[in-house]
Amino acid sequence: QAIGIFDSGVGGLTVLREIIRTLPQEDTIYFGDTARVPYGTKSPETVTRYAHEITSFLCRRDIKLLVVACNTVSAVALPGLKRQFSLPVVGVIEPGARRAVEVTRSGRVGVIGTAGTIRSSAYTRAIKRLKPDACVLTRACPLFVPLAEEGWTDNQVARLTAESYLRELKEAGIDTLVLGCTHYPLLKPLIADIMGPDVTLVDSAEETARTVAAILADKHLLRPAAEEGNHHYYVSDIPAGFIRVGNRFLGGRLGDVY
Ligand code: DGN
Repeated sequence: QAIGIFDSGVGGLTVLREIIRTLPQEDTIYFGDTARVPYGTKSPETVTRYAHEITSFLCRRDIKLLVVACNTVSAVALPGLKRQFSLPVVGVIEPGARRAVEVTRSGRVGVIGTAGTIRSSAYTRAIKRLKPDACVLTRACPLFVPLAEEGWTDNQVARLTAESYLRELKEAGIDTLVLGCTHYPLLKPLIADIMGPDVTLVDSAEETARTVAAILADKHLLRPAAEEGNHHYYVSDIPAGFIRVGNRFLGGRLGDVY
């Protein structure tokens, strides 16, 4: 049985990359909803409907655990998916929030994500559930998504955009910043440079991979470490764009895309 993972498009490959790095022996099936991306600007009702359709599709492919790699879906649809489907379902928000609470010293935590993720307040709620006295400051950074897909992660346009989005968070004196969107790990060096050495960046993708490993170990569902996993990809639009951008997001070569 494989690990199922889905995202609104190509971004979830940053989460898949961390899962493969942490659990190289596992088979994975990735679904990118490239025909309907972006989700970040859509209503919770629409995003929830898409999430249920994709989860049904992946469950027909016999998966043992589902990773909701998209922050926007995790923010609005996770409780419904957990109720409706009987397999373990892991989102990216809880792991990112948990890590932020672990690393913050001052309790002043920043969160950046799509408009949908920020509007949902899902990160704020998850952080405050773990640390009620935390002060959570949020900022939607929608232009980071096209910048990352275009490969513009360290030119003048990216820098000016990031400086403008991050100025308030920097001035507010946060000591921890959660990268609450699948695309933001590609902009990590730039964001780290702008925020400076006193701010710790939390990558939700890395934390999610650790959570997946812990759940599979707990349920005795891990494959033997000696084996090497196979990786399959499904997209809802034609694969060309996904393959072109995807290799960069995955940090390696994509396998078969259907
Ligand atoms: N995958 C989305 C997220 O993590 O929120 C970003 C892409 C999008 O749908 N806008």
